[in-house]
Amino acid sequence: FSSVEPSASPPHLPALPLIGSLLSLQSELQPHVLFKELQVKYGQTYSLMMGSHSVIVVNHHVHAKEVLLKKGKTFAGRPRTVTTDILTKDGKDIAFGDYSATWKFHRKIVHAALCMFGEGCASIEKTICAEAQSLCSVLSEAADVGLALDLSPELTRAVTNVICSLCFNSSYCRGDPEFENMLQYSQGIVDTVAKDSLVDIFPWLQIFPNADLRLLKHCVSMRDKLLQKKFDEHKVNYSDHVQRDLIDALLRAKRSAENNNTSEISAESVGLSDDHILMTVGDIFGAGVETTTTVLKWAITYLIHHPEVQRRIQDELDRTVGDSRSPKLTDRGSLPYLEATIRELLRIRPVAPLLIPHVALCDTSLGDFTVRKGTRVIINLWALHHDEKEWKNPERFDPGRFLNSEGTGLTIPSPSYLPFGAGLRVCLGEALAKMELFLFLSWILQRFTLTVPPGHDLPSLEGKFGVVLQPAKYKVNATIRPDWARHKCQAE
Ligand code: HEM
Ligand code: PLO
Repeated sequence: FSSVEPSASPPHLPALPLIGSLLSLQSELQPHVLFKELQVKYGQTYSLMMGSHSVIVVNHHVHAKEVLLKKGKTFAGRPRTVTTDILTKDGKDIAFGDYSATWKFHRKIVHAALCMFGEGCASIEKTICAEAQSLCSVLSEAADVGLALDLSPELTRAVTNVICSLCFNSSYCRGDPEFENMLQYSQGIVDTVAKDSLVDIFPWLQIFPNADLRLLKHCVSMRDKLLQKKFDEHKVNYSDHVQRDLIDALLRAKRSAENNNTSEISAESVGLSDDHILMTVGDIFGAGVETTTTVLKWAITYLIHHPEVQRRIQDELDRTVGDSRSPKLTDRGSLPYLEATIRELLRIRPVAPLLIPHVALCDTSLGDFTVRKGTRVIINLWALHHDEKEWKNPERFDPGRFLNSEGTGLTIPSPSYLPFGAGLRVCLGEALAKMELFLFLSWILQRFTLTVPPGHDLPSLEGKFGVVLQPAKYKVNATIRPDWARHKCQAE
Protein backbone atom coordinates (compact mmCIF):
# COMPACT_ATOMS: atom_id res chain seq x y z
CA PHE A 1 0.00 0.00 0.00
CA SER A 2 1.29 3.40 -0.74
CA SER A 3 0.01 6.01 1.63
CA VAL A 4 -2.11 8.77 0.11
CA GLU A 5 -1.35 11.42 2.69
CA PRO A 6 2.33 11.94 3.34
CA SER A 7 2.77 11.23 6.99
CA ALA A 8 6.11 9.71 7.86
CA SER A 9 9.39 11.49 8.23
CA PRO A 10 12.30 10.16 6.20
CA PRO A 11 14.46 7.54 7.95
CA HIS A 12 16.66 9.37 10.37
CA LEU A 13 20.31 8.77 11.00
CA PRO A 14 21.09 7.91 14.61
CA ALA A 15 22.14 10.44 17.17
CA LEU A 16 24.86 12.91 16.44
CA PRO A 17 27.99 11.35 17.92
CA LEU A 18 27.95 8.36 15.59
CA ILE A 19 27.53 10.33 12.41
CA GLY A 20 29.67 13.16 13.57
CA SER A 21 32.46 10.71 14.03
CA LEU A 22 31.68 8.96 10.75
CA LEU A 23 32.16 12.17 8.89
CA SER A 24 35.15 13.50 10.70
CA LEU A 25 36.99 10.24 11.38
CA GLN A 26 36.48 8.37 8.14
CA SER A 27 38.23 11.09 6.26
CA GLU A 28 38.93 8.80 3.31
CA LEU A 29 35.20 8.94 2.55
CA GLN A 30 34.35 12.35 1.24
CA PRO A 31 30.87 13.72 2.08
CA HIS A 32 29.27 13.01 -1.33
CA VAL A 33 30.62 9.43 -1.25
CA LEU A 34 29.58 8.88 2.34
CA PHE A 35 26.07 10.22 1.63
CA LYS A 36 25.83 7.77 -1.28
CA GLU A 37 27.02 4.86 0.90
CA LEU A 38 24.55 5.67 3.68
CA GLN A 39 21.70 4.81 1.27
CA VAL A 40 22.44 1.14 1.75
CA LYS A 41 21.40 1.40 5.36
CA TYR A 42 18.84 4.21 5.34
CA GLY A 43 17.32 4.22 1.85
CA GLN A 44 17.57 6.72 -0.97
CA THR A 45 16.17 9.62 1.01
CA TYR A 46 17.05 10.03 4.65
CA SER A 47 17.42 12.77 7.19
CA LEU A 48 19.98 13.81 9.73
CA MET A 49 20.82 16.71 11.97
CA MET A 50 23.58 19.17 11.28
CA GLY A 51 23.95 21.00 14.52
CA SER A 52 20.43 22.22 15.21
CA HIS A 53 19.34 22.01 11.56
CA SER A 54 17.31 19.21 10.14
CA VAL A 55 18.67 18.08 6.78
CA ILE A 56 17.26 15.71 4.16
CA VAL A 57 19.69 14.01 1.80
CA VAL A 58 18.28 12.99 -1.59
CA ASN A 59 20.19 10.36 -3.55
CA HIS A 60 17.72 9.43 -6.30
CA HIS A 61 16.62 11.35 -9.38
CA VAL A 62 12.87 11.00 -8.76
CA HIS A 63 13.03 12.84 -5.45
CA ALA A 64 15.71 15.21 -6.81
CA LYS A 65 13.33 16.28 -9.58
CA GLU A 66 10.47 16.65 -7.15
CA VAL A 67 12.62 19.08 -5.15
CA LEU A 68 14.06 20.99 -8.09
CA LEU A 69 11.24 20.95 -10.66
CA LYS A 70 7.83 19.75 -9.42
CA LYS A 71 8.08 21.68 -6.14
CA GLY A 72 10.81 24.00 -7.35
CA LYS A 73 9.35 27.11 -5.76
CA THR A 74 8.68 25.42 -2.42
CA PHE A 75 12.30 24.26 -2.23
CA ALA A 76 13.93 27.38 -3.70
CA GLY A 77 15.26 28.69 -0.37
CA ARG A 78 18.91 28.73 0.70
CA PRO A 79 20.24 28.28 4.22
CA ARG A 80 22.19 31.01 5.94
CA THR A 81 25.56 29.83 7.11
CA VAL A 82 28.47 31.52 8.81
CA THR A 83 30.85 31.15 5.88
CA THR A 84 28.50 32.08 3.04
CA ASP A 85 27.33 35.10 5.08
CA ILE A 86 30.95 36.26 5.18
CA LEU A 87 31.36 35.71 1.44
CA THR A 88 28.13 37.39 0.39
CA LYS A 89 27.49 40.07 3.03
CA ASP A 90 24.61 38.06 4.53
CA GLY A 91 23.21 36.56 1.34
CA LYS A 92 23.13 39.66 -0.87
CA ASP A 93 24.11 37.52 -3.86
CA ILE A 94 22.29 35.11 -6.16
CA ALA A 95 23.76 31.68 -5.41
CA PHE A 96 23.70 31.79 -1.60
CA GLY A 97 20.90 34.37 -1.23
CA ASP A 98 17.52 33.16 -0.05
CA TYR A 99 14.46 33.17 -2.33
CA SER A 100 13.24 36.77 -2.54
CA ALA A 101 12.18 39.54 -4.92
CA THR A 102 15.80 40.76 -4.90
CA TRP A 103 17.15 37.34 -5.84
CA LYS A 104 14.62 37.06 -8.68
CA PHE A 105 15.45 40.50 -10.01
CA HIS A 106 19.21 39.95 -9.93
CA ARG A 107 18.86 36.61 -11.72
CA LYS A 108 16.81 38.34 -14.41
CA ILE A 109 19.39 41.09 -14.98
CA VAL A 110 22.29 38.62 -15.07
CA HIS A 111 20.41 36.35 -17.43
CA ALA A 112 19.67 39.23 -19.80
CA ALA A 113 23.25 40.52 -19.59
CA LEU A 114 24.73 37.09 -20.30
CA CYS A 115 22.41 36.79 -23.30
CA MET A 116 23.30 40.25 -24.56
CA PHE A 117 27.08 40.06 -24.15
CA GLY A 118 27.47 36.34 -24.27
CA GLU A 119 25.30 33.69 -25.77
CA GLY A 120 23.42 35.88 -28.20
CA CYS A 121 26.46 37.71 -29.43
CA ALA A 122 29.30 36.79 -31.75
CA SER A 123 31.78 38.79 -29.71
CA ILE A 124 31.95 36.29 -26.88
CA GLU A 125 32.98 33.64 -29.36
CA LYS A 126 35.73 36.00 -30.52
CA THR A 127 36.84 36.56 -26.92
CA ILE A 128 36.95 32.82 -26.18
CA CYS A 129 38.86 32.11 -29.40
CA ALA A 130 41.39 34.86 -28.66
CA GLU A 131 41.99 33.30 -25.25
CA ALA A 132 42.23 29.83 -26.81
CA GLN A 133 44.84 31.18 -29.22
CA SER A 134 46.88 32.65 -26.39
CA LEU A 135 46.59 29.43 -24.36
CA CYS A 136 47.72 27.36 -27.34
CA SER A 137 50.73 29.57 -27.94
CA VAL A 138 51.88 29.00 -24.36
CA LEU A 139 51.43 25.24 -24.87
CA SER A 140 53.32 25.51 -28.12
CA GLU A 141 56.30 27.23 -26.48
CA ALA A 142 56.43 24.51 -23.84
CA ALA A 143 56.05 21.79 -26.48
CA ASP A 144 58.96 23.21 -28.52
CA VAL A 145 61.34 22.70 -25.62
CA GLY A 146 59.71 19.53 -24.31
CA LEU A 147 58.74 21.18 -21.01
CA ALA A 148 56.15 19.50 -18.78
CA LEU A 149 53.59 22.06 -17.59
CA ASP A 150 51.03 22.44 -14.84
CA LEU A 151 48.26 23.73 -17.11
CA SER A 152 46.20 25.11 -14.26
CA PRO A 153 47.43 28.74 -14.27
CA GLU A 154 47.07 29.11 -18.04
CA LEU A 155 43.65 27.45 -18.17
CA THR A 156 42.53 29.68 -15.33
CA ARG A 157 43.81 32.81 -17.05
CA ALA A 158 42.00 31.92 -20.29
CA VAL A 159 38.72 31.25 -18.48
CA THR A 160 39.13 34.29 -16.22
CA ASN A 161 39.59 36.59 -19.19
CA VAL A 162 36.32 35.43 -20.71
CA ILE A 163 34.33 36.20 -17.57
CA CYS A 164 36.38 39.39 -17.01
CA SER A 165 35.30 40.58 -20.40
CA LEU A 166 31.63 39.88 -19.56
CA CYS A 167 31.72 41.35 -16.05
CA PHE A 168 34.32 44.13 -16.25
CA ASN A 169 35.12 44.57 -19.96
CA SER A 170 38.77 43.90 -19.12
CA SER A 171 41.38 41.14 -19.25
CA TYR A 172 44.65 40.05 -17.67
CA CYS A 173 48.09 39.55 -19.23
CA ARG A 174 50.39 36.77 -18.05
CA GLY A 175 51.92 37.54 -14.71
CA ASP A 176 49.52 40.43 -13.96
CA PRO A 177 49.77 40.89 -10.17
CA GLU A 178 46.02 41.50 -9.87
CA PHE A 179 45.44 38.12 -11.55
CA GLU A 180 47.95 36.34 -9.30
CA ASN A 181 46.24 37.91 -6.32
CA MET A 182 42.85 36.69 -7.58
CA LEU A 183 44.15 33.13 -8.01
CA GLN A 184 45.32 33.15 -4.44
CA TYR A 185 42.22 34.54 -2.75
CA SER A 186 39.87 32.44 -4.85
CA GLN A 187 41.58 29.19 -3.87
CA GLY A 188 41.39 30.28 -0.23
CA ILE A 189 37.65 30.86 -0.63
CA VAL A 190 37.06 27.52 -2.41
CA ASP A 191 38.97 25.75 0.38
CA THR A 192 36.89 27.21 3.17
CA VAL A 193 33.47 28.49 2.09
CA ALA A 194 30.26 26.48 2.56
CA LYS A 195 32.12 23.78 4.47
CA ASP A 196 29.88 24.44 7.44
CA SER A 197 26.72 23.71 5.50
CA LEU A 198 27.98 20.78 3.45
CA VAL A 199 30.40 18.89 5.59
CA ASP A 200 30.05 19.40 9.29
CA ILE A 201 27.31 17.68 11.17
CA PHE A 202 28.34 19.06 14.53
CA PRO A 203 27.49 22.68 15.15
CA TRP A 204 30.15 24.42 13.13
CA LEU A 205 31.54 26.37 16.08
CA GLN A 206 32.75 23.23 17.77
CA ILE A 207 34.84 21.83 14.99
CA PHE A 208 35.09 24.43 12.29
CA PRO A 209 38.71 25.45 12.53
CA ASN A 210 39.24 29.07 13.36
CA ALA A 211 42.23 29.20 11.05
CA ASP A 212 39.85 28.43 8.17
CA LEU A 213 37.58 31.26 9.18
CA ARG A 214 40.51 33.67 9.37
CA LEU A 215 41.69 32.58 5.94
CA LEU A 216 38.19 33.01 4.52
CA LYS A 217 37.85 36.52 5.95
CA HIS A 218 41.25 37.50 4.62
CA CYS A 219 40.48 36.14 1.14
CA VAL A 220 37.04 37.73 1.04
CA SER A 221 38.50 41.11 1.91
CA MET A 222 41.02 40.76 -0.93
CA ARG A 223 38.17 39.88 -3.29
CA ASP A 224 36.02 42.77 -2.06
CA LYS A 225 38.85 45.23 -2.75
CA LEU A 226 39.14 43.97 -6.32
CA LEU A 227 35.37 44.14 -6.89
CA GLN A 228 35.16 47.62 -5.35
CA LYS A 229 37.96 48.87 -7.60
CA LYS A 230 36.22 47.59 -10.74
CA PHE A 231 32.92 49.03 -9.55
CA ASP A 232 34.38 52.48 -8.82
CA GLU A 233 36.08 52.59 -12.23
CA HIS A 234 32.75 51.80 -13.87
CA LYS A 235 30.85 54.44 -11.90
CA VAL A 236 33.30 57.12 -13.06
CA ASN A 237 32.72 56.60 -16.76
CA TYR A 238 29.22 55.19 -16.71
CA SER A 239 26.88 56.32 -19.47
CA ASP A 240 23.20 55.47 -19.98
CA HIS A 241 23.89 55.04 -23.67
CA VAL A 242 26.55 52.32 -23.66
CA GLN A 243 26.43 49.01 -21.86
CA ARG A 244 29.85 47.47 -21.83
CA ASP A 245 29.36 44.63 -19.39
CA LEU A 246 27.48 43.19 -16.41
CA ILE A 247 28.45 46.04 -14.06
CA ASP A 248 27.00 48.56 -16.53
CA ALA A 249 23.82 46.47 -16.80
CA LEU A 250 23.43 46.50 -13.00
CA LEU A 251 24.23 50.22 -12.75
CA ARG A 252 21.67 50.93 -15.41
CA ALA A 253 19.01 48.91 -13.56
CA LYS A 254 19.85 50.85 -10.40
CA ARG A 255 19.56 54.21 -12.22
CA SER A 256 16.26 53.35 -13.76
CA ALA A 257 14.89 52.11 -10.45
CA GLU A 258 16.04 55.35 -8.76
CA ASN A 259 14.34 57.45 -11.43
CA ASN A 260 11.23 55.38 -10.98
CA ASN A 261 10.97 55.34 -7.26
CA THR A 262 7.23 55.88 -7.34
CA SER A 263 6.70 52.65 -9.23
CA GLU A 264 6.87 49.27 -7.54
CA ILE A 265 10.44 48.63 -8.63
CA SER A 266 12.29 51.18 -6.55
CA ALA A 267 16.03 50.61 -6.07
CA GLU A 268 15.27 49.87 -2.43
CA SER A 269 12.62 47.22 -2.98
CA VAL A 270 14.56 45.21 -5.56
CA GLY A 271 17.81 45.37 -3.62
CA LEU A 272 20.07 47.40 -5.89
CA SER A 273 22.32 48.75 -3.18
CA ASP A 274 26.03 48.88 -4.03
CA ASP A 275 26.56 45.81 -1.85
CA HIS A 276 23.94 43.83 -3.77
CA ILE A 277 25.53 44.77 -7.08
CA LEU A 278 29.01 43.87 -5.83
CA MET A 279 27.87 40.52 -4.50
CA THR A 280 26.04 39.61 -7.73
CA VAL A 281 29.13 40.46 -9.77
CA GLY A 282 31.25 38.53 -7.25
CA ASP A 283 29.09 35.45 -7.81
CA ILE A 284 29.26 35.56 -11.58
CA PHE A 285 32.97 36.31 -11.60
CA GLY A 286 33.70 33.59 -9.01
CA ALA A 287 31.47 31.00 -10.67
CA GLY A 288 32.75 32.02 -14.07
CA VAL A 289 36.33 31.33 -13.03
CA GLU A 290 36.16 28.31 -10.73
CA THR A 291 33.61 26.08 -12.45
CA THR A 292 34.81 26.09 -16.06
CA THR A 293 38.47 25.91 -15.03
CA THR A 294 37.72 22.90 -12.85
CA VAL A 295 35.99 21.06 -15.72
CA LEU A 296 38.89 21.82 -18.06
CA LYS A 297 41.32 20.41 -15.51
CA TRP A 298 39.19 17.26 -15.20
CA ALA A 299 39.09 17.06 -18.99
CA ILE A 300 42.89 17.06 -19.23
CA THR A 301 43.11 14.52 -16.40
CA TYR A 302 40.73 12.09 -18.11
CA LEU A 303 42.21 12.63 -21.58
CA ILE A 304 45.62 11.66 -20.22
CA HIS A 305 44.13 8.53 -18.70
CA HIS A 306 42.28 7.71 -21.93
CA PRO A 307 44.46 8.29 -24.99
CA GLU A 308 41.87 6.40 -27.07
CA VAL A 309 39.28 9.08 -26.27
CA GLN A 310 41.75 11.78 -27.19
CA ARG A 311 42.50 10.08 -30.51
CA ARG A 312 38.84 9.70 -31.35
CA ILE A 313 38.18 13.41 -30.71
CA GLN A 314 41.20 14.28 -32.84
CA ASP A 315 39.94 12.03 -35.67
CA GLU A 316 36.58 13.74 -35.49
CA LEU A 317 38.27 17.16 -35.59
CA ASP A 318 40.49 16.14 -38.51
CA ARG A 319 37.48 14.90 -40.49
CA THR A 320 35.24 17.90 -39.89
CA VAL A 321 37.41 20.94 -39.19
CA GLY A 322 40.74 19.87 -40.68
CA ASP A 323 43.95 21.77 -40.03
CA SER A 324 43.47 24.81 -42.23
CA ARG A 325 41.27 26.70 -39.77
CA SER A 326 40.36 26.71 -36.07
CA PRO A 327 37.14 25.27 -34.61
CA LYS A 328 34.11 27.58 -34.30
CA LEU A 329 30.86 27.31 -32.38
CA THR A 330 29.04 26.31 -35.55
CA ASP A 331 31.18 23.14 -35.63
CA ARG A 332 29.50 21.91 -32.44
CA GLY A 333 26.85 19.99 -34.34
CA SER A 334 29.44 18.07 -36.33
CA LEU A 335 31.59 17.07 -33.35
CA PRO A 336 29.25 14.77 -31.37
CA TYR A 337 32.04 12.73 -29.80
CA LEU A 338 33.62 15.83 -28.28
CA GLU A 339 30.20 16.91 -26.98
CA ALA A 340 29.66 13.41 -25.57
CA THR A 341 33.05 13.64 -23.83
CA ILE A 342 32.06 16.94 -22.22
CA ARG A 343 28.77 15.40 -21.04
CA GLU A 344 30.61 12.39 -19.62
CA LEU A 345 33.09 14.65 -17.77
CA LEU A 346 30.22 16.56 -16.18
CA ARG A 347 28.66 13.23 -15.15
CA ILE A 348 31.67 11.46 -13.72
CA ARG A 349 33.09 14.48 -11.89
CA PRO A 350 30.22 16.90 -11.26
CA VAL A 351 31.49 20.39 -10.44
CA ALA A 352 29.06 20.74 -7.53
CA PRO A 353 28.57 17.17 -6.24
CA LEU A 354 26.00 18.27 -3.63
CA LEU A 355 24.70 21.33 -5.56
CA ILE A 356 24.12 24.18 -3.10
CA PRO A 357 21.77 23.23 -0.25
CA HIS A 358 18.09 24.04 -0.83
CA VAL A 359 15.58 24.95 1.92
CA ALA A 360 11.85 24.21 2.18
CA LEU A 361 10.07 27.58 2.32
CA CYS A 362 6.88 26.07 3.85
CA ASP A 363 5.59 22.79 5.24
CA THR A 364 5.47 20.34 2.35
CA SER A 365 6.21 16.77 1.33
CA LEU A 366 8.75 14.77 -0.61
CA GLY A 367 7.42 11.49 -1.97
CA ASP A 368 5.62 9.97 0.98
CA PHE A 369 7.57 11.93 3.55
CA THR A 370 6.47 15.06 5.31
CA VAL A 371 8.92 17.94 5.28
CA ARG A 372 8.80 20.82 7.73
CA LYS A 373 9.37 24.41 6.73
CA GLY A 374 13.01 25.32 7.11
CA THR A 375 14.33 21.81 6.43
CA ARG A 376 17.53 21.86 4.39
CA VAL A 377 17.69 19.57 1.37
CA ILE A 378 20.96 18.31 -0.02
CA ILE A 379 20.69 16.85 -3.51
CA ASN A 380 23.49 14.33 -3.86
CA LEU A 381 24.28 14.78 -7.54
CA TRP A 382 27.22 12.44 -7.08
CA ALA A 383 24.79 9.63 -6.16
CA LEU A 384 22.56 10.47 -9.16
CA HIS A 385 25.53 10.41 -11.53
CA HIS A 386 26.96 7.19 -10.04
CA ASP A 387 23.71 5.29 -9.60
CA GLU A 388 24.49 1.70 -10.70
CA LYS A 389 20.86 1.17 -11.77
CA GLU A 390 21.10 4.06 -14.20
CA TRP A 391 24.72 3.92 -15.37
CA LYS A 392 26.56 0.74 -16.27
CA ASN A 393 29.88 0.72 -14.46
CA PRO A 394 29.51 4.35 -13.32
CA GLU A 395 33.20 4.92 -12.49
CA ARG A 396 34.18 3.99 -16.05
CA PHE A 397 34.88 7.02 -18.23
CA ASP A 398 32.95 6.30 -21.41
CA PRO A 399 31.79 9.19 -23.60
CA GLY A 400 30.07 6.60 -25.83
CA ARG A 401 27.22 6.43 -23.28
CA PHE A 402 26.01 9.76 -24.61
CA LEU A 403 25.96 8.68 -28.27
CA ASN A 404 23.07 6.96 -30.03
CA SER A 405 23.50 3.37 -31.15
CA GLU A 406 24.88 4.44 -34.56
CA GLY A 407 27.43 6.66 -32.83
CA THR A 408 26.35 9.63 -34.92
CA GLY A 409 24.12 11.65 -32.62
CA LEU A 410 23.87 12.64 -28.97
CA THR A 411 21.52 11.30 -26.32
CA ILE A 412 21.05 11.56 -22.59
CA PRO A 413 20.73 7.89 -21.68
CA SER A 414 19.33 8.34 -18.17
CA PRO A 415 17.06 10.79 -16.33
CA SER A 416 19.62 10.64 -13.52
CA TYR A 417 21.78 13.41 -15.03
CA LEU A 418 21.62 17.02 -13.80
CA PRO A 419 25.10 18.59 -14.03
CA PHE A 420 23.70 22.15 -13.92
CA GLY A 421 20.83 21.44 -11.51
CA ALA A 422 17.29 22.22 -12.71
CA GLY A 423 14.34 24.49 -12.05
CA LEU A 424 14.30 27.92 -10.44
CA ARG A 425 17.86 27.59 -9.13
CA VAL A 426 19.31 26.11 -12.32
CA CYS A 427 22.80 27.30 -13.18
CA LEU A 428 22.90 30.73 -14.84
CA GLY A 429 26.12 30.01 -16.70
CA GLU A 430 25.28 26.74 -18.45
CA ALA A 431 25.32 28.08 -22.01
CA LEU A 432 28.48 30.11 -21.43
CA ALA A 433 30.29 27.20 -19.79
CA LYS A 434 29.38 24.84 -22.63
CA MET A 435 30.67 27.29 -25.24
CA GLU A 436 33.94 27.67 -23.38
CA LEU A 437 34.43 23.95 -22.82
CA PHE A 438 33.78 23.19 -26.47
CA LEU A 439 36.05 25.88 -27.87
CA PHE A 440 38.97 25.45 -25.46
CA LEU A 441 39.02 21.66 -25.78
CA SER A 442 38.62 21.62 -29.55
CA TRP A 443 41.40 24.20 -30.05
CA ILE A 444 43.77 22.30 -27.76
CA LEU A 445 43.08 18.85 -29.25
CA GLN A 446 43.27 20.08 -32.83
CA ARG A 447 46.84 21.17 -32.15
CA PHE A 448 48.20 18.98 -29.35
CA THR A 449 48.30 15.50 -27.89
CA LEU A 450 48.45 15.46 -24.10
CA THR A 451 50.41 12.84 -22.21
CA VAL A 452 51.82 12.24 -18.77
CA PRO A 453 55.52 13.25 -18.68
CA PRO A 454 57.92 10.29 -18.74
CA GLY A 455 58.57 8.97 -15.26
CA HIS A 456 55.46 10.63 -13.78
CA ASP A 457 52.45 8.72 -12.46
CA LEU A 458 49.06 9.23 -14.06
CA PRO A 459 47.24 12.03 -12.20
CA SER A 460 44.81 11.05 -9.47
CA LEU A 461 41.14 10.75 -10.40
CA GLU A 462 40.02 11.44 -6.86
CA GLY A 463 38.68 14.93 -6.42
CA LYS A 464 39.05 17.19 -3.43
CA PHE A 465 35.59 17.92 -2.11
CA GLY A 466 34.58 21.50 -1.46
CA VAL A 467 32.14 24.00 -2.89
CA VAL A 468 33.56 22.66 -6.18
CA LEU A 469 35.13 19.21 -6.64
CA GLN A 470 38.71 19.93 -7.69
CA PRO A 471 41.29 17.60 -9.24
CA ALA A 472 44.80 17.39 -7.81
CA LYS A 473 47.74 19.28 -9.36
CA TYR A 474 49.87 17.50 -11.96
CA LYS A 475 52.09 18.19 -14.95
CA VAL A 476 51.44 17.28 -18.57
CA ASN A 477 53.38 17.12 -21.78
CA ALA A 478 51.73 18.78 -24.75
CA THR A 479 53.13 17.48 -28.04
CA ILE A 480 52.36 19.30 -31.26
CA ARG A 481 50.42 17.01 -33.61
CA PRO A 482 52.34 16.20 -36.82
CA ASP A 483 49.71 17.70 -39.14
CA TRP A 484 49.58 20.88 -37.14
CA ALA A 485 53.38 21.20 -37.06
CA ARG A 486 53.42 20.98 -40.87
CA HIS A 487 50.61 23.53 -41.07
CA LYS A 488 52.51 25.85 -38.75
CA CYS A 489 55.68 25.54 -40.84
CA GLN A 490 53.76 26.40 -44.00
CA ALA A 491 52.27 29.44 -42.33
CA GLU A 492 55.68 30.72 -41.32
C1 HEM B 1 24.38 27.38 -9.74
C2 HEM B 1 26.75 23.89 -12.14
C3 HEM B 1 29.24 27.23 -14.59
C4 HEM B 1 26.72 30.73 -12.40
C5 HEM B 1 24.85 26.16 -10.16
C6 HEM B 1 24.45 24.91 -9.58
C7 HEM B 1 25.10 23.93 -10.27
C8 HEM B 1 25.93 24.56 -11.26
C9 HEM B 1 25.00 22.42 -10.04
C10 HEM B 1 23.55 24.74 -8.36
C11 HEM B 1 22.11 24.50 -8.66
C12 HEM B 1 21.30 24.31 -7.40
O1 HEM B 1 21.73 24.67 -6.30
O2 HEM B 1 20.22 23.75 -7.49
C13 HEM B 1 27.65 24.50 -12.99
C14 HEM B 1 28.57 23.79 -13.85
C15 HEM B 1 29.29 24.74 -14.53
C16 HEM B 1 28.80 26.03 -14.11
C17 HEM B 1 28.68 22.28 -13.96
C18 HEM B 1 30.39 24.58 -15.55
C19 HEM B 1 30.54 23.55 -16.33
C20 HEM B 1 28.76 28.46 -14.25
C21 HEM B 1 29.19 29.71 -14.83
C22 HEM B 1 28.48 30.70 -14.20
C23 HEM B 1 27.59 30.06 -13.24
C24 HEM B 1 30.23 29.86 -15.93
C25 HEM B 1 28.51 32.20 -14.40
C26 HEM B 1 28.52 32.79 -15.52
C27 HEM B 1 25.89 30.12 -11.49
C28 HEM B 1 25.05 30.85 -10.55
C29 HEM B 1 24.38 29.89 -9.78
C30 HEM B 1 24.82 28.59 -10.27
C31 HEM B 1 24.94 32.36 -10.40
C32 HEM B 1 23.38 30.12 -8.65
C33 HEM B 1 21.96 30.07 -9.15
C34 HEM B 1 20.94 30.31 -8.05
O3 HEM B 1 21.16 29.92 -6.91
O4 HEM B 1 19.89 30.92 -8.35
N1 HEM B 1 25.75 25.93 -11.18
N2 HEM B 1 27.82 25.84 -13.15
N3 HEM B 1 27.79 28.71 -13.31
N4 HEM B 1 25.71 28.77 -11.30
FE1 HEM B 1 26.69 27.30 -12.32
C1 PLO C 1 34.39 30.35 -6.03
C2 PLO C 1 35.47 31.17 -5.39
C3 PLO C 1 35.21 32.65 -5.64
O1 PLO C 1 36.28 33.41 -5.14
C4 PLO C 1 33.88 33.04 -5.03
C5 PLO C 1 32.77 32.16 -5.55
C6 PLO C 1 31.61 32.73 -5.97
C7 PLO C 1 30.47 31.97 -6.53
C8 PLO C 1 30.52 30.46 -6.30
C9 PLO C 1 31.96 29.99 -6.52
C10 PLO C 1 32.98 30.68 -5.54
C11 PLO C 1 32.05 28.45 -6.48
C12 PLO C 1 31.06 27.76 -7.40
C13 PLO C 1 29.63 28.21 -7.16
C14 PLO C 1 29.59 29.74 -7.30
C15 PLO C 1 28.12 30.07 -7.34
C16 PLO C 1 27.51 28.89 -8.11
C17 PLO C 1 28.61 27.84 -8.27
C18 PLO C 1 29.16 27.74 -5.79
C19 PLO C 1 32.80 30.18 -4.11
C20 PLO C 1 28.12 26.41 -8.22
C21 PLO C 1 28.87 25.39 -8.94
O2 PLO C 1 27.14 26.09 -7.64
